[in-house]
Amino acid sequence: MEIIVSVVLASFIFGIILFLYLGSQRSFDSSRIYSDIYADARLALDWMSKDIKWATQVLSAWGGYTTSTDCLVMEIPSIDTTGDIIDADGDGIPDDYDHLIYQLNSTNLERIMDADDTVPNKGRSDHTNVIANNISSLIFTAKSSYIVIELTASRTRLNRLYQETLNSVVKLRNK
Ligand SMILES: [Ca+2]
Ligand SMILES: [Ca+2]
Repeated sequence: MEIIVSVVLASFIFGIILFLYLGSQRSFDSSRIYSDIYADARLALDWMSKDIKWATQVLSAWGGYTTSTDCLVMEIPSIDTTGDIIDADGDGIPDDYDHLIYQLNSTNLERIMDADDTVPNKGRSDHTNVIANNISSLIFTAKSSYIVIELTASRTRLNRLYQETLNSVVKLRNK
């Protein structure tokens, strides 16, 4: 009888320990997923903010890309290898402009650089980078002097959807 009680008690205690352990694993997992997707969203927003502050204007279209809720076409002053604006005549007005496009392609945020090929290369080149993955929604609202960005990063794990939405308002250059 004593043995049976001990066994029942032991399995009861074991059950509680297992329950607590699995619970803590799960909450550890979900906080890690949340911090991952928050990092994705934050990184995407930081890149876009930095570039928008540099842009002189938003264009309705360029090179096959059209500004829409999930695509932003910008004009930016051409810079040289040291990061200075190319201004050979020194009048304070950029001599040339490149084009920078942000677009959501499936769940990848792409940053597409189209350097002006008519000015000497100076370290600028056409290229496309994927800035962040797991971006499920991106909404640009372009105003005359600023851009409103609403971005959602999400991930599904064990049939559960985790998502994080960040908002930002970024002013264009000199506005
Ligand atoms: Ca100039
Ligand atoms: Ca080009």
